[in-house]
Amino acid sequence: MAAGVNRSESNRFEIRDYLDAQRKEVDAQLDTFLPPAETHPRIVHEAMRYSVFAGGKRVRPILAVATGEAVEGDREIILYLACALELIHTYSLIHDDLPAMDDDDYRRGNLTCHRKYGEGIAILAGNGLMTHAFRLLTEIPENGEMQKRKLAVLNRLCTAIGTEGGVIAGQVLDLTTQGKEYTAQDVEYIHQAKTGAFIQASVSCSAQLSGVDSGSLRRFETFGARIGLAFQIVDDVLDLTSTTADLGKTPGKDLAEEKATYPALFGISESRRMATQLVEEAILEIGFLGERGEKLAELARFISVRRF
Ligand code: GRG
Repeated sequence: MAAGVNRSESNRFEIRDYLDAQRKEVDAQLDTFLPPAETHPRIVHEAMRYSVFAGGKRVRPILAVATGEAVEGDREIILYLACALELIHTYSLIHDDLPAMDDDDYRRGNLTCHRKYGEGIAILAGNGLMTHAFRLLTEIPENGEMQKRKLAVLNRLCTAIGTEGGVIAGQVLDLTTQGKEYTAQDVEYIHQAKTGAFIQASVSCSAQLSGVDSGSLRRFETFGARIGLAFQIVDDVLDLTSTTADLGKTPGKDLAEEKATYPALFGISESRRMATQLVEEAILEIGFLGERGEKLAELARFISVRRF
């Protein structure tokens, strides 16, 4: 066990129960934050809600909540961020599934947004979710330092999903390296950008909104970067080893489409080992939190052992 993260058998923290409870709270909050389905024009609001509530582990919002808990942040405020993260994530999934990108028929165990509502509405539902997410962030109640923190978080989040090392950069390379030669550095960059940067920001934006000092923020950034990369490595492994029922989407597509992945370069067991090592390094980074970091550490472990 990592330094500073103590557990006794009697009060052993159950990650499954924690994930379930947080997911329910995040979902209830998403329901109140999203426009009702019948809001005019109905079809786009229906499509936004269809994709958001199709399922999903809610890893990014739960990481934000757990980070907030670890530093005694304001839960009401963190829930704004948590919901904004899930809306942005769902938007990225809708666009990722489009025929022009990964061309998938199933996501979260249901038809993809464009297969259900058509491409035009799916694009607009994705745009709508992202726009709503940023609106939500601007609506975080302000007191004292919060206005400054909000601006810093907006900037951090835009960087994480942008074209310079963020999600869009990763997705561009994910598309353009398909079927081409690539190196270990290429695949690390793609994974860090496409998936890692946003997971990293889910942790660090929560810490920033909670007003942590710059030294702690750096540690959260490192923790987030490690688990973010591990998350995508495990995602690659699951694409090869899991079933449609567990994944909620079609497995085996990375191989068929000659995508740049860790298992393609290093094999499945070495990729798993690398993900586990990254998670252990991440947990060491938050050792300074002591027992308050226990939930975050368990979430990190969940990322390396997850089966879905
Ligand atoms: C600017 C955010 C943004 C997007 C535009 C389309 C696009 C550019 C990027 C796609 C990025 C993408 C879909 C990366 C894959 C990330 C990933 C591992 C998704 C699966 O996440 P899970 O397992 O899914 O958390 P659930 O369904 O559980 O939420």
